[in-house]
Formats: sequence, structure tokens, C-alpha cells
Amino acid sequence: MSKAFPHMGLNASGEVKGACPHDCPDTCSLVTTVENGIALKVRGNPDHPHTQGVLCTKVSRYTERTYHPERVLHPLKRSGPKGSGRFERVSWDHALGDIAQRLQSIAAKDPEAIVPYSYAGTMGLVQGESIAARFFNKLGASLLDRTICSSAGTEGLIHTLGGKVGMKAEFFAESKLILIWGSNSITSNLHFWRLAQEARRRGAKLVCIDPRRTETADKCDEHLQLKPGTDAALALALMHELIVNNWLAHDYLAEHTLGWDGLRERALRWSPERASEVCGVTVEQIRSLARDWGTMSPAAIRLNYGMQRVRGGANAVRAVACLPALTGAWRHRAGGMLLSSSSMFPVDHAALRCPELLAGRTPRTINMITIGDDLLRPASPAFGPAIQALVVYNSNPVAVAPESGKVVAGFARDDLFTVVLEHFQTDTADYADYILPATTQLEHWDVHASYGHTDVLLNRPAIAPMGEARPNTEIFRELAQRMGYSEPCFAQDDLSLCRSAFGDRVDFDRLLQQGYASIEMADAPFASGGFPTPSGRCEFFSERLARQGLDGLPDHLPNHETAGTSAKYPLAMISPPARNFLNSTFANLRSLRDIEVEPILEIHELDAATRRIVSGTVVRVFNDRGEYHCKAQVSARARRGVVNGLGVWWRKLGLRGTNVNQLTSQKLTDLGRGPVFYDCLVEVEAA
Ligand SMILES: Nc1nc2c(c(=O)[nH]1)N[C@H]1C(S)=C(S)[C@@H](COP(=O)(O)OP(=O)(O)OC[C@H]3O[C@@H](n4cnc5c(=O)[nH]c(N)nc54)[C@H](O)[C@@H]3O)O[C@H]1N2
Ligand SMILES: Nc1nc2c(c(=O)[nH]1)N[C@H]1C(S)=C(S)[C@@H](COP(=O)(O)OP(=O)(O)OC[C@H]3O[C@@H](n4cnc5c(=O)[nH]c(N)nc54)[C@H](O)[C@@H]3O)O[C@H]1N2
Ligand code: SF4
Ligand SMILES: [Mo]
Repeated sequence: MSKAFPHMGLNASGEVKGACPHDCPDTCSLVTTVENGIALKVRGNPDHPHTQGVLCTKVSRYTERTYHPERVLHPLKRSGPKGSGRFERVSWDHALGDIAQRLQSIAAKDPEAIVPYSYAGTMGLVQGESIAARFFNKLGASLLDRTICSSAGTEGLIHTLGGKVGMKAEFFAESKLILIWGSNSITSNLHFWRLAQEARRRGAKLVCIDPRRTETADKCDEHLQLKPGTDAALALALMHELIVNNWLAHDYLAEHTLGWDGLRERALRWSPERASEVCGVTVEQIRSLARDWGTMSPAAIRLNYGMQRVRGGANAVRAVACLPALTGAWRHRAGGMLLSSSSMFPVDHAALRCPELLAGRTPRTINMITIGDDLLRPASPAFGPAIQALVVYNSNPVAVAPESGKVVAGFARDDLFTVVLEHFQTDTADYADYILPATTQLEHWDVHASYGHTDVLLNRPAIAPMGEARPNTEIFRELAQRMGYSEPCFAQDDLSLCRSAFGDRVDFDRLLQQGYASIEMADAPFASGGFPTPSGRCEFFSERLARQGLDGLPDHLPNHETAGTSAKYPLAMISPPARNFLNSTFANLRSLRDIEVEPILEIHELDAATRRIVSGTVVRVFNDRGEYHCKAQVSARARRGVVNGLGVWWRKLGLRGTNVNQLTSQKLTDLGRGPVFYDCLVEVEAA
């Protein structure tokens, strides 16, 4: 085995070190046991401090996914109408030749009519945007604004802390107070939950801030079950109480923050009484949380992206990100906050993507969350050419993008040429002209940063590619060659790309040997300021925003679709992740689907009673954008007035071939042009 695949790095006991590729903050270190070229099992690396030998249920089943009988293992060409899911097997040569020809003929008129569509199916830097980005840069295709997850929160952080920076994850174990804010850690950040448990054993208090009574909320000491999209109001009221009780670090405020006078004035307008009305939590809950934040130390916030999928998402992140500076929490290594650690990694994106291949062109940008509208848009001077070709990889837009009625109508266009690189015949792949079989994480090289800790991980292939599957990189190299692209950068191999990702800023030999390497950072990075903002301070007031004519201070912005404003659609719907799926990935794995059973809508007993709904009733959930059928679950997890449609199921596995995104809108967040999945009004009735 090690002779046949000498590059794979099997050790004597037949184990290969890798990295979990999924869009999850934990970025676990994997150990795959291989025998006779077959991966027998995947487990968590016991040596990696963050993984501690533990994987979530999903990825401990990774071999089931890799060897799944429904893996796409050969290139497929559509043989029925779009969306019918009928395909025939063709050779790589036929598929790549035809695709290159089709793309070339479109590009000859206008390359911007071609759009790449990708996200974080793999978080790998190499199988993500390396050769693929080079290919589209050379082509001059439209650029893609990759906003679907985190762009509002990212903007919020940039304008407050200066980037996606924060506490070192492991020090949460030493905190005395942890606010788990907009995050269901047990579901989506399991290894952080382990740290929170450790803190708790040492006497810490855990407070969950979430409109859903999640399994994480169940296990915290307190739960503030606020209305969706009201986090900024809560944060401002907390500031109000910190001010009136003088729970402030005046010296930290004076030395390391910008715009305190303005923020102070704004916060004083947010009495707990006012915020209580907006947020739907009691005045006493707000006062008590403020007292905890103002008087307990070290105090820390684990924020997650769940709270920024609403109109005011970026402002909400801004408001929350101000809180640690008010009390000087950053002075302690176990104090401060973490939303994402991404900006701590010195990734050399230019080395991977080769923007110089654009050769001075600045193609238009398509926002991935408005793909529904954009696929249906005719050519115009403002928009540019109608979209004629889509190349999809690492993403399943037909399931995950908002307002799927329009997304489906767009993908169903007969005059649209669609190529999908995939492991499985997803909802999106059903609409492809060609499906190209891609390798999984066990079959290719990659290198990973993380957004929940600060280690770089290397992923070595453990087994040879299944069937005729090829790494994304290889597929784009082959296409480049058929398009006549002769730049040497198209010949760079995957191991060399892994090296390029960090250049000499990460010890690659250590990665090869150990599988992971930590990024250097101070234990308490902002103990004496030094934020990566223009002023070097925590910016309560953002000059940069003010210069754009925007509010320089954070504020509460009500949802686009605020509950109580529509008689027709009185219920707010959020659609957070199901524990055993990762976005839409794993929805087709029998063993995991058996745990989730079927798509459900959690509804509060009073909301259910007035609609004659009981648990198990098939319900029609609807608004002006469409309707979705699933089973109701009358549940204490749902707050009154808010229904929880757990996502993201494959449409074709749902009751009538739709999922929650049939109802979500393509409206945008306040900053970052992000999606508002959790800012959505609906009505529910027994079907
Ligand atoms: N098992 C599993 N793990 C995952 C994922 C998955 O699908 N499944 N998804 C991954 C991805 S893509 C990401 S981006 C990360 C982070 O993923 P997130 O989507 O942030 O996931 P959660 O941590 O579940 O956070 C969502 C929580 O926010 C709550 N929420 C909804 N609206 C609001 C609001 O207005 N205010 C507040 N305070 N809370 C709100 C939801 O009820 C939910 O409990 O997790 C990743 N991990
Ligand atoms: N209603 C609602 N919608 C949501 C969300 C929500 O909370 N509610 N969450 C949103 C969020 S946070 C995100 S991040 C997006 C996620 O959206 P996506 O990034 O599209 O995530 P997935 O649905 O997991 O689809 C990833 C696909 O990539 C494929 N893939 C994995 N690895 C590879 C590879 O190496 N090569 C190739 N070619 N393919 C690969 C997988 O098989 C999978 O089908 O969804 C968003 N949509
Ligand atoms: S999905 Fe997250 S918790 Fe599960 S193995 Fe991957 S990184 Fe670890
Ligand atoms: Mo995400």
C-alpha cells in the first residue's frame, strides 16, 4: 500500500493524519486507519490539543460517506430534462472536451457570462480557491461575492476590532463567566463546549443567548430567549446598566477605545425597559446579565454567526464586540470574545489564487445569495450579460441559497450551461449538464486554517481516489489545459500548493511530521489595546463607516420582516442547523438521517393550539415566496411567536420536494451584503 501510494504518509500502524474539511469552527485533526488501501475508520487525533481524540457523530461516520453506494464516481452527462436527475456515464475526455468548448464559445463573446459558484463544502485552502480561482481569473469570468455565511459578522468585526480576531479558544476554560451568544455549541462547536464544561467545573457561570431553547441552552445556567434580530438592543441595554452602575474600566476606555462619548450617549437611550420590549426578555434578566458582565472576571463571549443572519446582523456584532472593552475584559487571557479566529492566520491568498491572471480586468461581481434573482435577470447595462454558464463546486446552492423557488427556476433554464463538481447527486447536481466526480478528504491533499482555534492542519490523502474521482484542483488543471492556458501556475501540484498557502510563515516540515502547527499569538492579544483597526483601538465609533455616510456607532436595526408587523404572516421563522447535518452535507447519509428522522418545524404549544396543530401534524409553512411542507413538533424549544425550521435538508428528501429555503428571502444585511436566513415571516397551518 505505502509502495503504491508513496506520498500518502502511512505510518507503521497504517494510520494517516488529516483534517476535517467541513465548515465547522473546530477543524479537527483526523486519524484514518488504512488497511490494504481501504480506510477502515476515522477518529479524532488524541495528540491534537483542540481535538482531544473526539469527533462529532457526523465525521466519525466519514468512511460511510466516502464509501457510500451513491457516490458519483464517473463523469455524468445529462440525459433527461433539467432537474429530472437523469444522467449517463461519459468519459473524462468527452466531458472535459465538451465543457472547455462550451465555456470557450461563451467566453469568446463575454467571459463575464460565466459564473463560478463555490463555498465551503471543503474549507481546504487547496481544494477551495487555488487552481479554481486561477482558472476563473485567467478566463475573466464574473467574480463571486462569497457572502452566504459570515460576511455581515465579518464587517461588524472589521469595523470594531479590526478583523476576525479574538481570544485564544483554549483560555475559555479559565473564564468565570461565558456568554454563549447566537451559538448552539453542542451542535456546531462541540470542542468549544468541552472548554465551557471545563470552565464550569472550575465554577464558571454559562449564559446562553438564543431565541431557540437549544440543547446548549438546556445545559447553561441561564438562558435569555430573545426574539430573533434583537441582539444589538440587548447589548446596548447591557451597556446602559454598566454605565449607570459604573461597572466600567475607565482607564481601558480612555487608552484603548475610540468613540466612547458617542457610544455612552447612545447606550443611555437603551434602558432595560426599552430593550425588554424589543427583545422579549424581562427587565430583570437584562439587569442580572449586566451585573454578571460588570462584576465577574474573567468574563468572555463566544459569539457565533447564528445572530448575524438578520437585517441588522453586522450592527449586532459591532454592539456585542464593544462589550469586552467597556469592562476591560481583554486584560485577562480568559476574557474578551471570539467570533472567528480567521484573521490570525497568515494565509497567502495571492499565492494560491494568482490575481495577476486577471491582467488588469475587473470583472463584475455576483453576490452568491442573490443567485436566484441573478440567474433570471436579462442582460442590461447595469447588470452586464445574462448568466449563461455556472460552474459549481464545494456548494449546494439549490438547497442552501435563499428563496429557492427562484434559485430552482434559474437552474432550470434550458439555455444555462451548468457544471457541478460533487461527491453526490445533490439537489444542485440534478440541474447540471455535467456532474464531475470529486475526491473526498480521504483522497486528496489539503491544508487548513480554522475559524475556531489557531492551528494550521495538513490533510494527507489516506486512500487512492475512488472510481474515476479527481481532486477539484486536478479537474481545473485539466480544463485549463484544454482551454490552452499554458502559464506554469496551472501545473503546480497539490503538495506544492499546500506549501504555498502559508509560505515560510508556517513550519511545513512540522506539518508534514505532526499534522498540525500552531500560529504564534499572545495569550491576551488586546490586554494593552493594539487592535488591528486603523486607530489601533477598539473602535466603538468607526471613522470608515462614517466616511461612507453610514452610522459610525452600532445601533439596533429592526428586522426587514419584524414579527407583529404583518397580519398575514404573524410568525418569525429561524432555520438553524440540525445537529447531525453540516449545512446540507450528510443529509443523504442514512445513519445520520435516521437520527434526524425528517424535516420538522418546532412550534410553541400556544401557537400550535390556535392553529389546531399537534406534534406529527403535516404543516404547510408559507409566505409570499412559497410554501414548505414538513411535520410539526410542538416543542418547548420554540419561543412563542417564533418557529424553528431546522435545516438544511435536501429538497428531494423533504415531504414535497422543498426545504426551508423556499421561504427565506434574498434581502441583504446592513453591512457585508450577507443573507438574512433568520429574518423571515411565515404563517403555518395544518396541511
Ligand atoms: N452540526 C452542525 N455544525 C455546524 C453547522 C451545521 O450545519 N451543523 N454549520 C456550520 C457553519 S456553516 C457555521 S457558519 C458554524 C456556525 O454556525 P451557526 O449557524 O452560527 O450555528 P449555531 O451555532 O447552531 O448558531 C445558530 C444559533 O443561533 C440562534 N439564532 C438564530 N437567530 C438568532 C438571533 O437573532 N440572535 C441570537 N442571539 N441567536 C440566534 C439559533 O437558534 C441557533 O441556536 O457552525 C458550523 N457547524
Ligand atoms: N435556511 C438556512 N440556509 C442556510 C443556513 C441556515 O442556517 N439556514 N446556513 C448557511 C450557511 S452558514 C452556509 S455556510 C451555507 C453553506 O452552504 P454550502 O457551502 O453550499 O454547504 P453544503 O450544503 O454543506 O454543501 C457543500 C457541498 O460541497 C460538496 N463538497 C464537499 N467537499 C467537496 C470537494 O472537495 N469537492 C467538491 N467538488 N465538492 C465538495 C459536498 O458534497 C456538499 O454537497 O448554507 C447557508 N444556508
Ligand atoms: S464537523 Fe466539526 S466537530 Fe465534527 S469532526 Fe469536523 S471539525 Fe470536528
Ligand atoms: Mo456557515
